[in-house]
Amino acid sequence: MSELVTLSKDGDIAVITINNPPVNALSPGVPEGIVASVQAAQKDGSVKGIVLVGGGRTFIAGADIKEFGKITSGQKDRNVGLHPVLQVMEDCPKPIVCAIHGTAFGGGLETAMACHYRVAVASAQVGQPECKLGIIPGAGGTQRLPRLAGVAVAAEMCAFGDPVPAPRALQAGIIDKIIDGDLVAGAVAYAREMAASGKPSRRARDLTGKISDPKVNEAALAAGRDAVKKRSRGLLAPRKAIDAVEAASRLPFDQGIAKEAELFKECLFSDQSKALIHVFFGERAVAKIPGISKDLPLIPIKRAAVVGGGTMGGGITMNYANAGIPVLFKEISQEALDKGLGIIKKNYAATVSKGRLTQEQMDQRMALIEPVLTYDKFEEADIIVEAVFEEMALKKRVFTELDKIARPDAILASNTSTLNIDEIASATSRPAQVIGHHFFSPANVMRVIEIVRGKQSSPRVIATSMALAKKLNKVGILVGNCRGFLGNRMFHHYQREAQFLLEEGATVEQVDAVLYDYGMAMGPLAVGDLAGLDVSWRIRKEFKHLDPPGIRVPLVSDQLCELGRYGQKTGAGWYRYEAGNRTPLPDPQVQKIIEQTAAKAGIKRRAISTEEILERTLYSLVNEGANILAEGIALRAVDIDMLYILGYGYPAYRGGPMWYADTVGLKKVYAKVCEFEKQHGSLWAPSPLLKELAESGKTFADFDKSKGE
Ligand code: T1G
Repeated sequence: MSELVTLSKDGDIAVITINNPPVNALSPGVPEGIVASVQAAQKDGSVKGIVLVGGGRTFIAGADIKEFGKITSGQKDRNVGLHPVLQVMEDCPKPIVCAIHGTAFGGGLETAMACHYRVAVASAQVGQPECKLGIIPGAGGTQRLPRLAGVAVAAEMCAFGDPVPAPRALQAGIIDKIIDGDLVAGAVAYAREMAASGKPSRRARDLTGKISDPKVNEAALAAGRDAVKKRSRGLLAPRKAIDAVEAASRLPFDQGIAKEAELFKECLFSDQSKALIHVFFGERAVAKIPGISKDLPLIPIKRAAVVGGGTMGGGITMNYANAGIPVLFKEISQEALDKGLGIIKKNYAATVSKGRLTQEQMDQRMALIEPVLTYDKFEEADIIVEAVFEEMALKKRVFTELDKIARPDAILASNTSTLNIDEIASATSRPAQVIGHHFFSPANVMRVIEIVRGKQSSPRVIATSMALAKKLNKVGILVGNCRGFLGNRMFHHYQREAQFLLEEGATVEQVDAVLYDYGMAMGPLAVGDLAGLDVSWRIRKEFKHLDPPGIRVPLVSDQLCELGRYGQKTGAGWYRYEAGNRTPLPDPQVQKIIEQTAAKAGIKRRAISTEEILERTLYSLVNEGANILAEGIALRAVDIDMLYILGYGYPAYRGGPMWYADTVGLKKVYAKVCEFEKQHGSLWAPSPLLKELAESGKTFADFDKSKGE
């Protein structure tokens, strides 16, 4: 046995323990160690039964995702994978009991299902999250799961990949017993009981009861395909997962395995899978901040305070309550406070009504929120988040007040979405404690926070902010201080191109449909209506003096605002909306305004192709992203990708704007940007970094590697 897998004995029961921290992935050496241990236990006459358990904090969390890149890049041939290992286990004449704690995910659950029995602690979870990596279970999961739990459960688990808590797994037939107390002792006792029963070991592959009714199977598969259509737009793997589960319901086991292998390979070599694996590691990579040691002592965040009880302040407050952190919630009047608290209560009640929160949990979280009208208790706060109106003078006033009452080591964070964090910090005597925590709306839902470092933000405040994001179940992305920081600075270019395309001949619906079909959650104009056209209108007016003279600016959105057409909130913006309905409806009045504006500006309208809409909008993100990288506003290209996927509805299966550009080829992107510069002027001045990478045949991924990330 290798040190990755050890074999010990508890009386007449062999215990095989996997030790491959941090998550016991099935890295090279682990499957081999399991086989060697099972064979040794099988040969040992004194052994009556076997337990397989994970050392450390979890059972096997899956195949080693790092190995896939080696297979798809041809460095490693895709051998038959785990099947020989699972075959040895399943054919072992002595009962093998899998003992599950933590997460038995992917290959972990597949290994568990090749054992004859499965026991788990109540807090354990099982799952087949492969579809989140753009693949499907590749080691029999789509064939054994239907036999243990039926087609409906298997289709849901393999197509959507959500974790299943142990009690539900017990109900479904995936596990056999919940162990209270010591897991290994419980599993050993269960193995002994199974051995003493004298019954032949039960192999999941032999079970037929739950897949024997074709009508039930057909209905479950049809429901699964419907759900995939609704929830997995544009994704390949969920559809293929259901095809594999269907094979389990129609074919003998070995033929089903062969079908699964064929579908697995198709997904593994897809662009979507490469992009989604990039996103999996990207979400973890962005937490690594060069120059800031992960052992830096953090500021303990035990109590928080939020200033400003509007939509953002309320959502931010909920994030702290959701993380179990008591939080003061301040407004300037009882009426505003009641209104803000009402929004929070309504949000929680909606989650309870959807069954995603119990009433008791809602009450517990509400009890952590203390509404206040003064700063009286603010000296207890370890962090104070300002979420007042987006206006510099007001923010500076608030920070001056906070500077007087907050504890010296308290973090003072602003939720500003575009304003200069250094200028805000200058309103205090402690700029080292000031930082931006830019939440995305709705703050209690969106999983990303732009952590905006000021010139003087201390490493400890930065490190604490990054760790706090994870505590709030968010992804913190560290960005530099500039107009619009990372996300909105790029988004300004994307929105600008979308609106120029309208003036040049495209319709509102056409631009939005092209980006929606590309995979964006919403088209750029529908997004404007959702966020409120007045928000960007106010920012444009605040920064107008900074616009270089003579530069082309969009001509229509200001007119819509002057007409009071702010978007959904006023029932009309780029689209019109029926009362109480958020469905965007084309509005001929807007089309007329666009045509009149173009005529007045001497813009000759023309038919605009889908390709041009995609290139003008998506490459404007890439070009500005490259500028942001070169200026160090973003640490890595993957940080930009993660922010766009988590904060702007960019499709994860495209990998993010920079990853997508790599898949197109930077030479091609750069050539297009140069063409657009010729046609549309200096707004399209190619980023020097894009030029450099394109001309040297490099990618943004190479850029990240060169930064040692
Ligand atoms: N392979 C390689 N590395 C992994 C890994 C994996 N499966 N899972 C986690 N890591 C790394 C992760 O990158 C991080 O590294 C560290 O472990 C801690 O992870 C054959 C083909 C288990 C719920 O998709 O969901 O099996 O940043 O920060 O928050 O059919 O990790 O420290 O350098 O996420 O406690 C299917 C993926 C694979 C599970 C733990 N399995 N992992 O969360 O820790 S495909 C998955 C997770 C497969 C089979 C198919 C989570 C977790 P670093 P972490 P965590």
